[in-house]
Amino acid sequence: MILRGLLQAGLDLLGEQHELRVGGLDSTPEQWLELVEGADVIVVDPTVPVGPELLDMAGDRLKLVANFAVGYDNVDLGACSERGVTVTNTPDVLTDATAELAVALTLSAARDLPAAERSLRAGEWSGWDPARYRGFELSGSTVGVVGMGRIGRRYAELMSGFGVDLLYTSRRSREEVEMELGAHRTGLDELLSRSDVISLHLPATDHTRHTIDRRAIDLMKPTAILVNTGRGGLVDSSAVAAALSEGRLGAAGLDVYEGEPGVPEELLGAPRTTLTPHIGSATYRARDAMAELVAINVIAVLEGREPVTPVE
Ligand code: 8YV
Repeated sequence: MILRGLLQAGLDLLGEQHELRVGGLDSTPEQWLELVEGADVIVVDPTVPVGPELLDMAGDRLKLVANFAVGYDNVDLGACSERGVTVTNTPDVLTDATAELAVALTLSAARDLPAAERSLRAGEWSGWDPARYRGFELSGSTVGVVGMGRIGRRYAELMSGFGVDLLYTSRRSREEVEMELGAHRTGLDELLSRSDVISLHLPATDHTRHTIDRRAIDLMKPTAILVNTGRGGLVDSSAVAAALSEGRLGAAGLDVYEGEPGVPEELLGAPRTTLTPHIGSATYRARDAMAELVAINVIAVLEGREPVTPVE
């Protein structure tokens, strides 16, 4: 069962031999409950919460929940494992795409591209003005990477090309990153207070919820740039919006929000903010590869083999 949608690249691999029920992007939670009945596999994306109710509606045949995303905070892993249901995700294939978007948001926030573009389109550009449209260059700045997983690491690699100093947080020290990129591991508070750019690359868990809150912002430089391509819950958006409005935070580049697809009203009105609609993995290559990986995992489990990318 595909509760919302899967790209053609994945459907092509699944082929004709499986009965597919596809809910469509507009399907509702009530429809999902109907759709999953008797399913062997459920394909979901992060907008579909997978908990006991949905799993029980699927019933005893259910073997796999295949998440069309690397982040799996929408899936209740405990409830799946209690029922003997495997969970898979789509790591690696979206690492470049997501890290590149984080770089794009960093640059956009540093130069406030949205405001410059809005101003040009509004016909307000009246000629060259040395004092206007000024931002910050990245060269020589300190970039703090919060979470040194695959995407954090790729972001660090890309950012090192701008001639920045890199700090990072991670549960364990990452020698190869330190050797190759000259990055230094610090605690979160030190990273927040020393960095000019702070980019979040953490999974969303109870522990990481509102990593960036009022307390964290108070530690940050008033010129700091905050970038979030992880999950909306990592950031207290009211605190971020207030800090931007009051000049206690330099700029923000955000791709993810609490309560998506809603975007917190206060962020929409905040200055020096680049906002994108959760497009981290939205490249042709990454999204096709994600869909293919979903299908490869589904086929493996249906054929009694181990999936390629289980969530463990
Ligand atoms: C997805 C994502 O595109 O993989 C993730 O965790 O957030 C994105 O890559 C999005 O969640 C829809 O599947």
